[in-house]
Amino acid sequence: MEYYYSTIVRTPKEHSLSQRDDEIARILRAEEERQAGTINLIASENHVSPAVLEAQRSLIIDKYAEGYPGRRYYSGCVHADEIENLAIARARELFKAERANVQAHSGSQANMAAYSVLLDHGDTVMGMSLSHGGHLTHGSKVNFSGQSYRFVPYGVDPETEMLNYDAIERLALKHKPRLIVAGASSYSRVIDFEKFRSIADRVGARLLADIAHTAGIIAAGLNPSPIPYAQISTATTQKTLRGPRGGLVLCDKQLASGIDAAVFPGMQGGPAMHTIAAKAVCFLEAMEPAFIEYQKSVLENARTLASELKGHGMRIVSGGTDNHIVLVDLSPLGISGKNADEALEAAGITVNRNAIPFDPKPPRITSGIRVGTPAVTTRGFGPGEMKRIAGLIVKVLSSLDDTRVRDQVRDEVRGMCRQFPIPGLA
Ligand code: DSN
Repeated sequence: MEYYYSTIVRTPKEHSLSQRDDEIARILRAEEERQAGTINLIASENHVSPAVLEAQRSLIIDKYAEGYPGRRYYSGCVHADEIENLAIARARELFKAERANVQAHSGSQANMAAYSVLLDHGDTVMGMSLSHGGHLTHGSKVNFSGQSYRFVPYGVDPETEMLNYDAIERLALKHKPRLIVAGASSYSRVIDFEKFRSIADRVGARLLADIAHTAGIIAAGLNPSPIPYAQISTATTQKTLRGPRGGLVLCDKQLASGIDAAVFPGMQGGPAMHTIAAKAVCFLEAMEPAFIEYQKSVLENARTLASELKGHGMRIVSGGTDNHIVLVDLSPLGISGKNADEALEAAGITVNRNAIPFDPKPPRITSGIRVGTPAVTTRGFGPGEMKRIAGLIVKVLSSLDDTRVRDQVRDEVRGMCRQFPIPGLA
C-alpha cells in the first residue's frame, strides 16, 4: 500500500506536469518561489503541513461520492466513507460539537447552508457590517445573503471600536431578527458568544457563530468557543486551523439532518474527497499539544506586532488584539491602505488593504491594512522577527516613493525567509 501510494505521488517523469504543461508548471514554481521569498501577513492565509498537502493531492481526488457515508449514490465509496467518517469524528472531538458536516466547499457555502436551515427568504437577520469587520456573507448587498434576507447590520462602538453588546441588544429588540450572526473577518477582539446567545434568547432568535478566522485559536482553547451557545457554528479550515481550503459546519444534533441536506443535495453535488481527507489530517494535527503551542505563538506574535507598530506611530484599531489579527489605521501617516499594500508587496511583505470602522475612504482604497500572524508563525517567526517586521513596515511606509529603501527591505525580507523556510519546502 505504501509503495503503491508513493508511486502515485512520484509521477514518472514522462507524465510530469512540466512535460505536459510547462506554462502552468512554470507559474506554480514561480508561486512557490513567491511564497518562499516573501513575508505573508495576510490574516486569512497560512501554510499547510506536508501531511495535509499530501492528503490533498492524493488519488481520492478522482472519486465521486455524492451522498454521505453509508448512503452514497455511487459504488466504490468504501474508502471515501472511511475518510469522511474520520473527518467528522475528529471535527466533533476537536470542537466538542454534537454534529459536523465536512462537505461544505467553503465558509460561504457553510453559511449558505446554515441560513437555508434557519431562515425563510426575506427573514430578518442581524450580522456584523462588512465595513466594521464582518464578512460578505453576513448581509452584504452584493452577496446572496444581503439579497435573500433582510439583514440589519450591527457595528462596533465609535469610541472603543469593540462590539457594544448593549447596543446590539437594543437593535435586536427593535428589529426582532430570526437569526443573529456572530463572527467577523477583520475584528481583532474576543467575541462573547454567551452574551450573543442571551441577546438571541431575549428576542427569540437563533445564534450562528462564524468562526472562519478564529477556528484554530478556539480549537486550541485560547479564545472562547461558541459551541455551547450557538445552534450552528461555521468555519473555514484554511486559516488559523492550518488545513486545506474548505468549509465546516458544526451544529446541535436536532439541526444535523437539515444541514446535511442543505449542503448536499441542497447546494452542492459531489464532495471534494481529497479536501475532506486533508481536513481530517488538519483536525488530527489540531488535537496535538504542539498545535496549542503554535496558537500561543500566533497570539504572542500578533500582540508584539501590534505594540511595535503602535510604538512606531501607527494607530491600532481598538488599541490591540486578542487573536491573530491586527487592524492598522494608517491615517496618522497620511497614506491609504491601497498605497501601503502596494508598496509593501513590492518590498516582499504581503498584507491586505482593509477598511477601518467608520472609514471615510472607499473599499478599494481604505484607510487601513489588516495584518495577521498565522502564516509567519507557521514558518517559525517569533517576537524578535515581529519587531524586525514592524520596523521594515515602518521603513517602507515612511519612504513610499523611495525605491532604494524598498530594495533594501526586499533584501532583508529575502534573508529572513531563507532563515525560516516554509515547512516542506526546506
Ligand atoms: N477573504 C477572507 C479573509 O481574507 O478574511 C474571508 O473570506
